[in-house]
Amino acid sequence: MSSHFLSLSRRIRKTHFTDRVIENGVKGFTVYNHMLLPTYFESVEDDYHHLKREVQIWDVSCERQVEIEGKDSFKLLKIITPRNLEKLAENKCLYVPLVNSKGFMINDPVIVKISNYKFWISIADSDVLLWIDGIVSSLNLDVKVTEPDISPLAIQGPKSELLASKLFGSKITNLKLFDIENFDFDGEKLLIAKSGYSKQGGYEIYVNGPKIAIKLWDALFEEGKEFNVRAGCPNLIERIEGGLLSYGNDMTIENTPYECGLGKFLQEKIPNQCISARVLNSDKIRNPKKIIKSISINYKEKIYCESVWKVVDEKNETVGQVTSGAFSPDFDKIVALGMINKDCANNENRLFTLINGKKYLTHIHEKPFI
Ligand code: THG
Repeated sequence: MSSHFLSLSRRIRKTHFTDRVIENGVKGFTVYNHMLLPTYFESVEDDYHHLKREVQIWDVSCERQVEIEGKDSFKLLKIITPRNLEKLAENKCLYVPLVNSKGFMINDPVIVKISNYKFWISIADSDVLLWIDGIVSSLNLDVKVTEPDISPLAIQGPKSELLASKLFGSKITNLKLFDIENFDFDGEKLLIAKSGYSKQGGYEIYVNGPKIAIKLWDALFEEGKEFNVRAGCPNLIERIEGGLLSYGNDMTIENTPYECGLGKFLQEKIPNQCISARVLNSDKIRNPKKIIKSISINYKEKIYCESVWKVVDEKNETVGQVTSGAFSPDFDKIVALGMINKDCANNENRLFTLINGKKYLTHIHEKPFI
């Protein structure tokens, strides 16, 4: 992974955990929602093996919460997302696409229901608060929009249940995917969800404030010693294998949710109150010409896709692009995500990816690599 030093300033926000992350040997950062996000510790590959076997603590404070509170909060949610929100019960989170009036992706957050009149929108990397604030003021909705001091800290990996139940009690193992509940820690209440940006299982703790942040970090490392706990972060290889999309990389504001393969999350007929309804209900947009797929490339050396790689057919015609890719030690080839023309996405054609001027045989997969 190539790296250059980031010049820090107020625009690039540190988190309540950044000092601890540095003490634990972070070797790279990226910027996400104007905030530091670690990218690797030992190496991307070493972190990957460790994540798949043990347990890691991730500073994902950059998953900022856009808090909406007020009488019209739920009404607002139904305006900004075409997903059915029935499943968003109390003590539940939900993964939803946010789509603008032209039918394009604004973000793909997790929504947390705090109460009937208060929700957190746990955002990916785009300025959702500004967009929502515009909608609220133009529609004159009774909603207050803020970014509270909440810093998600993730426990991820197959031993996350062991560590979490040691610290928060065995009741935490009853949580199902996307359940969220309060747990006691050090005389305070902590909101903890069964969720996270990996397929290895785990939890996300919504940490409120700097004091509890450090106490919690230290307790997790103390109690986690016997489980070989390490500081980690979303792992490029593991999240590609799991098919977890990255906004800004695999999709942008130029893509529709159908192109992103998120059509399965949308309602059969999107109700008119949703600002994207008119466009998203049209047949044209429901049958996109291209779609995001899991991809493998016969390439056997360590490499990361740092911009985009072109995908071509036998006639050298461009049929798509790889937007995330990395050599996977477990699959012994490059695992990737990319947008491919639908008529080529069935793998009947021989496809190639262009990497540093050379062509490598490429396969399209129906499912992620897990
Ligand atoms: N957790 C929280 N906030 C987040 C993320 C997170 N905000 C930013 C970013 N990650 C948002 N993106 C995603 C992408 C995928 C998932 C969650 C957040 C995810 N997807 C599952 C999947 O695709 O298999 C499940 C989707 C479903 O079945 O509903 O978990 O990680 N707090």
